[in-house]
Amino acid sequence: MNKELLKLYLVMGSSNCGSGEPLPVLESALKGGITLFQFREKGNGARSGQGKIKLAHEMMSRCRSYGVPFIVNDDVELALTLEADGVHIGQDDGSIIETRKRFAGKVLGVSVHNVQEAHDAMKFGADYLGVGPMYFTNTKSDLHEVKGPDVIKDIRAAGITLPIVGIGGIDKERAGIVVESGADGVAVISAISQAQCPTAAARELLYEVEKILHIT
Ligand code: 3NM
Repeated sequence: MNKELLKLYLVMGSSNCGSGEPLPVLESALKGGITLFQFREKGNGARSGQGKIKLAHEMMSRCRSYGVPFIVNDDVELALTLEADGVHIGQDDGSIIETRKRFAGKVLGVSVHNVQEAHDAMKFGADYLGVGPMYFTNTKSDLHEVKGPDVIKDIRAAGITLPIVGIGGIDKERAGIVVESGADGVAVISAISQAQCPTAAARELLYEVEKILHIT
């Protein structure tokens, strides 16, 4: 995959937005320049069944109108039904090899927490790695141990060149450190979904990432 897509990755579902209405938040974030979007419909108030499919369709079509790829978290069947641009799976979401087969030609992201998991994900065909948690966050309930951006340095030192995005507790003050450690970008939930103005929050985050990548 084009690693530029990972510069500013918004991950979001209904429960991450104060209003419970993620569409206006997504629209605002798209205006601010997010480069990739992940539909992660989990937690309190999460939609299911037809409601979830309808919301996913609406969010995918918003993303498409901005040329931003639409990735589905965990739910392989939903990603296939929607003909999404890809799927993101964790270590407990089934076999990476099987998912790779079912998503030939599409983006496959895998969450990893250490060098061994990164090696395995690369070997089994992941297109990019989500490495976290970079910092403590209340947004995810089953959070792994926080190892900080150093784990990205370790993964790079081990010779893994796959595109990497850091996730977990990242805000505009921390985004640069994550990229300096070897990530190609940052994935955020609350820094954009809870911001008063998601457009401005996205612009500021993108600026911090591109500053380190020497794009601005
Ligand atoms: N995955 P926020 S941390 C979805 O460590 C997710 O793999 C993580 O939310 C991991 O940007 C996380 O609000 C939550 O901290 C990120």
